Amino acid sequence: MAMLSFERKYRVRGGTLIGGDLFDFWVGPFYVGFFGVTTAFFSLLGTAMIIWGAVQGGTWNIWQINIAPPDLSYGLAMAPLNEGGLWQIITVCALGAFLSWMLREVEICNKLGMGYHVPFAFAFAIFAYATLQVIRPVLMGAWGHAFPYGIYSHLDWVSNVAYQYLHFHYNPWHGIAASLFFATTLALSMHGGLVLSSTNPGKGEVVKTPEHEDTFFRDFIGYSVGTLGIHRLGLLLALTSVWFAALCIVVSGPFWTRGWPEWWGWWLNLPIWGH
Ligand code: 07D
Repeated sequence: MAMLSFERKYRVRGGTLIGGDLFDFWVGPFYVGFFGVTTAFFSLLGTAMIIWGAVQGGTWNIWQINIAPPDLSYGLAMAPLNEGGLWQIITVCALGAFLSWMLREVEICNKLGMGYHVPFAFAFAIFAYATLQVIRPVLMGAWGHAFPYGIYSHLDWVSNVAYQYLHFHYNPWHGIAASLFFATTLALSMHGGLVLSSTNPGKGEVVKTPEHEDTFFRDFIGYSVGTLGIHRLGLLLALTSVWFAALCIVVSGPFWTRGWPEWWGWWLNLPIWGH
């Protein structure tokens, strides 16, 4: 199973966050760990609840299966299982599974002596999910403000929530987030293209080095961020995009209740227009 020269050194005891040696072993290529067990627990329970919710829902059409949060009238209280209670359990399971997965990543980083960049990045995705499903609903006083679990239903939620604020493209943080998401894909595609072009040259040509990659970008845009730098830039773009996405939705409702086009009134109201 070992594929890397350092696996003998890596597959050792220790680096766990909880429980010492308990669960500190591998099953085939997979590290188990305490948080592997909790991930499995929450995922299986959550999936079982989703299937049970689907059974109650009266359709097996994959597009239409829907498990909705409680009605707004329940506020932040617990709801009966078939009136949003299942959604509440599924949400707890989802958060339990995501956080467990992140902590398992931390333990693997410890064993490898690596930095925590991967779990740190995943924390931003979890934060965005928690913003939609917990932070914003709590700030607005009802679980009913969270999105439902269903393919079409969650898309309808996005559309409906957006039109409550007239036009979501005018939400400035949504625009910043979208621009950063696009910038992330641009950077990643150009980086991927550059690496493949230098490691996969034409027939009969030798593989090129990072010197060539730097030179390409110096010729092209006058600057190369470098081989380590491009990965730092990529991570920064990805994390800031998710950060602004979380911001754009948490301000919609708790801090801004009118149409987003109206927000731009501050520009028209600047005292420099002479009227
Ligand atoms: C939330 C995922 C975390 C993942 C985790 C792990 C599973 C599944 C299963 C629980 C953040 C994996 C998960 C295994 C779990 C169970 C059962 C990542 C997350 C933890 N928009 N918009 C965004 C664009 C419009 C609207 C974000 C573009 C319209 C609303 C992003 C356009 C209207 C919301 C974005 C566009 C509108 C958003 C999403 C273009 C509709 C949000 C990415 C080109 C009419 C959401 C935090 C994200 C948001 C969001 C992009 C258009 C409405 C920036 C490019 C004008 C209401 N939009 N949008 O955040 O901010 O990923 O979420 O038009 O709530 Mg938008």
